[in-house]
Amino acid sequence: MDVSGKRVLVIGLGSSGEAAARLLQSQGSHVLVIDDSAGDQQKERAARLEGLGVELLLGRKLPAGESFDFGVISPGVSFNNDAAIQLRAAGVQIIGEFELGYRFSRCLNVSVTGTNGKTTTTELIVEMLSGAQRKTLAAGNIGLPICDVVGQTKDLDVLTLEVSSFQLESVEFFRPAIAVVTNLAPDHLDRYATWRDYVNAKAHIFRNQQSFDWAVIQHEALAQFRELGVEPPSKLITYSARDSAADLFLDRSLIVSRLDGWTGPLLDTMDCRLSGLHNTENLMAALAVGRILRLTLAEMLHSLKAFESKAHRCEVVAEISGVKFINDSKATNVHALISALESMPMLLDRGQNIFLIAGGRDKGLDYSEACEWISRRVKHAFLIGETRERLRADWSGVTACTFADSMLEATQQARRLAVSGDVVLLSPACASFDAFENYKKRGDAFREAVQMLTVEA
Ligand code: UMA
Repeated sequence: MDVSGKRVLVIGLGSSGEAAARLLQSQGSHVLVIDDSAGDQQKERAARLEGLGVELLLGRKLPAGESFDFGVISPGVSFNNDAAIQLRAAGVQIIGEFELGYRFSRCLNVSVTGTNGKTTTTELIVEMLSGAQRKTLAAGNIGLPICDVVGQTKDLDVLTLEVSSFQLESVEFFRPAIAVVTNLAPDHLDRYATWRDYVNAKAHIFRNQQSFDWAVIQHEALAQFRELGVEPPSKLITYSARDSAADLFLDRSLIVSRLDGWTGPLLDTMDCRLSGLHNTENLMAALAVGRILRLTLAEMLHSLKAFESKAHRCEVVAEISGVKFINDSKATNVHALISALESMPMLLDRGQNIFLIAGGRDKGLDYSEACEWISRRVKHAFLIGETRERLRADWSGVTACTFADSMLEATQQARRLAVSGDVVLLSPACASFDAFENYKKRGDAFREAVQMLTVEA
C-alpha cells in the first residue's frame, strides 16, 4: 500500500489512532488526527505526535472543506461518528486501523475472534508456538495495535492476532491463514442494532479466506453462523466441550480428536492449570492451530499444560478465612458471567456459595439469560454502576440483591456475609466505562478493596 504523499484523517486518538498516525507519518503521509475529546489522555498522545509533525484536532469538529485521500478509523469509533460521516459524504474511503496494519504486515497471521475467550486463546497460541521455537507475537484487540508491530512482522513465522467485531467491521483485504472463532453470544448490542449485525461483523473474519485457508470454530458457533447463512470458504476444524459430534471433543477429562491422521486422546485437562469448560475449549482451539501449523503434539503439550489464567480472568486475588476472592473483571457480558459461575468451586453441602459483584455500563444485553445460573450458584448479588437497577429487576426473583455505591462497599458487604468455603466473585457482565478507564482498572479496584480487607482481618 503506497501512502506516501497522501493526506489521511485518523479518527480517534487512543492507542490505535496513535499507532496508525505514527505508521502513516513514517511512510510519508500527511496526517491529521481528530478526537471528540480533549481530555488528559488525548493531550498526552497529541504531545507525542506533534513532535513528529502530525496535525491534531481535539474536542473540535472537522472544518468543512478539508480534503483527504482516505480515512483510518479506530475500533472504538463507530461509522456514525461525525468526522466519519463527513468523509463518507465526500466519497472518501475509510479503513480500520486493523486493516491498515494488516496491509503493512509481512507474514501470515492466525486470527482469533469470538465473544469470549479471545485473549486466553491468543495467549495460549503464542505460548504454544514460542514453546515450539516458532517466532510469533500477539497483537490487535489484546492491547497492542497491529500498526505498532508491523515493523517486526518480517522476522516472524506467524503473527497471532486477537480481533474484535469492531475491528472486523472495517476490514477490506484482511485475510487470516487460520481464523479461530471461540464462541458467539450476545455482546455490544449498544453498537449493533441486532444480533445478526453483530454476527455478520464477526463473519468478516472469513471474508477473504481461500479454500486452502483454515477455520477453527467452536462447533456451536458454526451452527450459529450457518443459521444466519454464513459458510466459511476455508477448511474446517470444529471443537466443543459439550458436543461430541465436533472434530475435537471432550470425553470425561480427555480432549479427543477424530481428525484424519490425528485420532485419539490428545490431552488430559486434569494435567492443565486452566480449568472450566470454557478454558477446555480454548485449549482445543490452540491444539487445532498447532496441528495446522505442523507442530508435534509433544511440542504443544508442555506450554498448554503450564498455561495459567492471567489477571482479571477468574484470578484468585486472596483467600481470607477460607473465603476466596476472585477477580473476573474481564467478564463484560452475560455469557462470560455464566462461564465464570459454571467454573467456580462447588461445595457438596452448598449449591449457592457465591457472593457476586456485578454491574457497570449497559451494552444492551439481556441479563435475565443468567437467571438459571444465578439461582443455582449465587447466594447474594451486590450490584454496582449504571446497570444496577436493571440487574435487580432481572435477578431479584432468583437471588438476594443489594445495591452498593462503590467497589469497596460491595466487597466489604460481601465479606461480612461470606463464610469459609464461599467465594466473593467480581464478574460484572457489563462494560467498565461508567466508572473506570477499562476492565483492568476495575479489577485493580477490586484487588485494592480486597487488600484493605486483608489489612483489617
Ligand atoms: N473517540 C472519539 N469519538 C467516538 C468514540 C471514541 O473521538 O465516537 C475517541 C476517544 O475519545 C478516545 C479514542 O477514540 O480518545 C479511543 O479509541 P478506541 O476506543 O478505539 O481505543 P483504543 O485505545 O484505540 O483501543 C482499541 C480497542 N478499543 C476498543 O475497541 C473499544 C482496544 O480493545 C484494543 O486493545 C486497542 O484498540 C488495540 O488494538 C479494548 C476493548 O475494550 C480492550 N475492546 C472491546 C472488547 O474487547 O470487548 C472490543
